[in-house]
Amino acid sequence: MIIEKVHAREVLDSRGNPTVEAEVTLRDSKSSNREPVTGIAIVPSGASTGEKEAVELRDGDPRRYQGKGVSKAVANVNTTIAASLRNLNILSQQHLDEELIRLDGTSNKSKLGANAILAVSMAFARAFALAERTSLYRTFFPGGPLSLPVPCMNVINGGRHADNNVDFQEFMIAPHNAPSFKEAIRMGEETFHALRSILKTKGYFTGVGDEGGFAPNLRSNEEAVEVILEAITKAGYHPGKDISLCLDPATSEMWEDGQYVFFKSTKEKISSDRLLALWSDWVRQYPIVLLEDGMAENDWTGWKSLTAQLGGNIELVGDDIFCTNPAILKKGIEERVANSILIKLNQIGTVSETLETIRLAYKNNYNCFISHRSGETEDTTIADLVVGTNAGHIKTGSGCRSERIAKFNRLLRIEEELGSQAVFIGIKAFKNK
Ligand code: 2PG
Ligand code: MG
Repeated sequence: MIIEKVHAREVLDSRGNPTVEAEVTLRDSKSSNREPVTGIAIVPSGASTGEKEAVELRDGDPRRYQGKGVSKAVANVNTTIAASLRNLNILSQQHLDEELIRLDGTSNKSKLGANAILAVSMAFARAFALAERTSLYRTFFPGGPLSLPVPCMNVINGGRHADNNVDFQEFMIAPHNAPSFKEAIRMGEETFHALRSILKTKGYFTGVGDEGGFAPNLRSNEEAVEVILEAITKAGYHPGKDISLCLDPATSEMWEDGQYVFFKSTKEKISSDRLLALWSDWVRQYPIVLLEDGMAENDWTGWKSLTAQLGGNIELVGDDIFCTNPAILKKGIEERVANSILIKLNQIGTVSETLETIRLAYKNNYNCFISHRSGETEDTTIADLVVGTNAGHIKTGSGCRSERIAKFNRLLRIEEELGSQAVFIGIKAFKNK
């Protein structure tokens, strides 16, 4: 495959901040009568980012987009990357990504920017699938098992994703007792709408946060769980049997001087041990199947205790602590931290390194939870990624906002395309279930 052209531009994400879109055009090296193909991809952007994430290059020029412009990253694609890749014969995704990593030359992609590099890496993946005349989801682990995911829908937003008084960032519903993805989405949406009417009746605000979940001021963090359970029942489902709960409290955001601070509600500070006791209570009391970032990225001791205590019951996902980085995941595996890893392409910065992390997780019996970022776009790569890696569950927002729904709609199309071969494993997607 010969790279004919690489081009990037500055476009916008769901928060109205600039991000990088790239196009990669490929020409068949063997047959000159085949038309060139072009893949397009856009990178997302996080708000509650892990410290060890690959570097997202922002201009820092206060005269444009309050410093958040990405014109330098775009220029890096249009000059250095485009010039070096043009006319290269690229044999595979890995080959392309190795070239990008070599061009950057840093360990955290800070020279060219992970946003510049990932946009090209993802656009290449799309162009490659087009050239191979196959669907993107079939290109990640060719010939491997495929499945449709349980959509873990973030119906109440708090933490850094909403201007309310809820400390924990994400309260998700997982509609798993369904025969198909299509039916799971219906169950999730019905619950989402039931939740809206419950909040309205209680006199709560029904505007939504960054990921499309409701963002009311509540009496406590517990109340978020309680209104969701009420909504599941109101929608005609049984909590725990049909729909369970997943949480991402994003506790790295609460971590301050060795303690956890309830920074939006009571301002109370608690120790790692007390936070662990809280999670144990919640898991006993509520139908929780997955807890992401139950401890902070710099609290490895807390993470080890959490894993020792709850790792045999529920799925414990490491997001900030691992940053989709195979080297850090390896350390986590050795130290018995978590039993699952959150997968975000832009934390590591190329498609092949993301796949390497997923392979390492599977080899060590860890689950992979595929994820969007809080700043998203119409790009649907993660929908293909979750199917193609057989990861079984995805989080890509709530029941509204088109940058979230775009992924669900792509999954509905994939399920239809797979027809009788479509597999939905439901609750088995979760560790220990
Ligand atoms: C998270 C993500 C996505 P952000 O913490 O898991 O939900 O948030 O993209 O802001 O890091
Ligand atoms: Mg997270």
